[in-house]
Amino acid sequence: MAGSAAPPGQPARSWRPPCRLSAGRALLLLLLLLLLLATARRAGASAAGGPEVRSLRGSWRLGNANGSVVLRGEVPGCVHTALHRRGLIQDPYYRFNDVMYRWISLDNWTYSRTFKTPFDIRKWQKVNLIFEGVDTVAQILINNVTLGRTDNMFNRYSFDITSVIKEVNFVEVRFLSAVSYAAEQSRCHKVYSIPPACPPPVQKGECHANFIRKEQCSFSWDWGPSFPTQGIWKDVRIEAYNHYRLIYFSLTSFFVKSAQQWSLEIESIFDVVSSKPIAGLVTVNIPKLQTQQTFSVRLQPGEGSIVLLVNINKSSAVEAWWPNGHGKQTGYNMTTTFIMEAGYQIEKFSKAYFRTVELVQEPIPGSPGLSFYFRINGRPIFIKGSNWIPADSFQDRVTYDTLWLLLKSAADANMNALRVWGGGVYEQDEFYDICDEIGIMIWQDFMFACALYPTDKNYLESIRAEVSHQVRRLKSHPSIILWSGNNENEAAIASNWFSIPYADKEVYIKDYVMLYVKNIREIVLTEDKSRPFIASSPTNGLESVKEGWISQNPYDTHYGDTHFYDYSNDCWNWTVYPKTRFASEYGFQSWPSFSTIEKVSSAEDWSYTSNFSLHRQHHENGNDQMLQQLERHFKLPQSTDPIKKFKDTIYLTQVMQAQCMKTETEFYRFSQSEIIKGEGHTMGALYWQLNDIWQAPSWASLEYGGKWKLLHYFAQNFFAPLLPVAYEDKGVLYIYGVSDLHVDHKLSLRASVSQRDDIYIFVLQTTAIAPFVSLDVGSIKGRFSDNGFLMTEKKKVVVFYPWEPTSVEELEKSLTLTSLVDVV
Ligand code: BMA
Repeated sequence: MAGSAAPPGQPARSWRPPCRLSAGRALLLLLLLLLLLATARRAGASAAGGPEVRSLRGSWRLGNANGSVVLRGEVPGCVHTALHRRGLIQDPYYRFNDVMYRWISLDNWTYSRTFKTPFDIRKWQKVNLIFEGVDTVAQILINNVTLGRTDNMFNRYSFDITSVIKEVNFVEVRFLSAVSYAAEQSRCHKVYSIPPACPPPVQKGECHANFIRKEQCSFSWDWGPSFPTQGIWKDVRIEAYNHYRLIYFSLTSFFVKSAQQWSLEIESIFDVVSSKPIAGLVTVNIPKLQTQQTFSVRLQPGEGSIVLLVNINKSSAVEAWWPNGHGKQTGYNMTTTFIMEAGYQIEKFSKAYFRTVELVQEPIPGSPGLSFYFRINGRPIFIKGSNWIPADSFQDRVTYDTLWLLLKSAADANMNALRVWGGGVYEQDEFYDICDEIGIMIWQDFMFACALYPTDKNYLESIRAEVSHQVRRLKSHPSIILWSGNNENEAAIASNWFSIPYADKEVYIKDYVMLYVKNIREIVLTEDKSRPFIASSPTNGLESVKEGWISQNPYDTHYGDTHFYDYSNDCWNWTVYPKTRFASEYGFQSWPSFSTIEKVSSAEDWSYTSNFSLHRQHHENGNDQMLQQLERHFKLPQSTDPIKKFKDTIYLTQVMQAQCMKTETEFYRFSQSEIIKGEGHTMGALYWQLNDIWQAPSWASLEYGGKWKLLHYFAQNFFAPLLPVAYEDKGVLYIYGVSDLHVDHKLSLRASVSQRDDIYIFVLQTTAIAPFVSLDVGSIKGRFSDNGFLMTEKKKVVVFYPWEPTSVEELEKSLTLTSLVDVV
């Protein structure tokens, strides 16, 4: 039996709806409050009567199956990092260690420890052993009694240990190799196969990742190594309580159009251990918004939720939360106090954010299909950013500082959004906290990618628990603007990636709808009404729904989002790119800088064709594809010094990647406000990919460790709020001024003049693109070094050659500057 994870979908029991108290009953309320406080005190309730928590973080005993390896292992942590920290293995990222250390993930490891119960057990009605995350398949025992099993690293497991806990306890987590478990699950699925069986050999990975609810890329990816970890990867603790315990607490904001008022929905999920209902009062206070409301509630025995709706005082001006580049990320301090007739008082401090999000899919004049764009706080926003993958193969190495560095780099490059891609993990709370703080919107995938998935009962049950847990954990974050069912699985079926015979297709479509629509979507819609849901990426959105959730062509440019990769055409040629509604993935590879590679290689590896260079390239033919692109525009490095040649090649791959991505991204940005041959209205550019999981060639713009590739510097420019773009089409030069600003932008065309010997230097400055800039000094005789030019740079120096004596003062007085934008 699995542990009692968060109940899927809906509250286990229905709760009597809380009632809001009117102002007229204020005195009654006060009396009631005093009475409740008095009763609660008599019953021994106070902050001191609250739950007792004993953390089990720290050092555990760790051993492999036959006992030949025994060591101390940190919790949270995993076997690989424990072995590395104790010096039993080298850096797993060094050279070929990913394959050398395959044995670690094929073994079955056990974590164990003893602990003393720091409280009198008899005083507590309920004691739980809680794991915030177990990676992945394990049997959990305490004092030799099996509590249950875990099979999903994205779930939270809570085991009732009230009857088994003693003064001194022995807890064990016996892992089974994720690789053997996945293989076994696939063998047991006898009726039909669920592809893909294995990753392509170039990835040197493990098989059947889709049969285990674990980070899918930990079995290898086209940019990452195979490290199918085992470990207790999140917090673990004992919690003892009487009466009740608050398990989840979340806030979502809504703008009620009819009342022109913001409101907050507060959901609290409790476990009530008393046999009788518990009544009480909940007070919500947001001082800065002069909002205070009190509700009377009644908690029924068992697990269930209460939902409170707080209307924000209309006379307070609410500042909304805005994405980076569009305004401030204002949040309001809020206190929620639960005063119950029995038990203790709970005070929750949180931040309330106010923002709305709509995914707009509506007809566009002059274009077949539907739009696909985000409206934030009523304003259409062009989504600029990238795709996020796990920052490390070993999640316990991902610190707050790691996240901050990467996310801040995204914001510094003028990004306003990231997509948390479905082959990784639901990120840690701190990730979303930072995004809230710096205005990075999150497109949140559920963790399914590039595969078909089984839907048998146990598997579905586990996923249902996973989905409700993750939505409850994350829905308070204003940064999250979209839930998305999976990565590329609609496309996988539609384009038949796995060569499924036509006659068998129905089975897989049925599974698809069962998983993403009838389960995941249903749960999301029940748990969170504050943001949109799409079933897949890429998708045709409403058109896919109309076609039974799997469109004929999910890459259709007239609907939804697209993923686009083309390594054979010239990537500097903008005509190869799809004029899509929303580009949610596109990219080109490059090599990370030499300093990054150097840390995990030795001198013999430092050539483009070394075994090491081949080994780190997980995308079939990837190194050659980069050279082929290079050859189109550059002379390939010829140095006779092999290291110089390697470094030159690395540099050129980065130049090439940066220029290709600039061309493609600018194309998407200038396609924003036009429809050409029925295509256009592009409202998003999320390139593949922001960060790296290790030191290897990939599509990333940030190297492992956070160093900016040239692409990231380019991104800072091609995502700038004001972007001048010029491109040529059949002999005509088109010039676009792309703006994300909320107000019309006035150009300021400025010049200063100075004299050097007998020539004059004009320094021109502009705040936006200036086409056909003309300098005129009236009747002063002479000529400029250049004139009538397109000014794409902020600053340009032009020389004036006088034909008769003149002065700076005279030139300044006579100078007029004109460009096309001045013509009215
Ligand atoms: C897309 C992504 C990833 C992959 C990338 C580059 O398909 O969803 O699966 O890493 O392309 O190939």
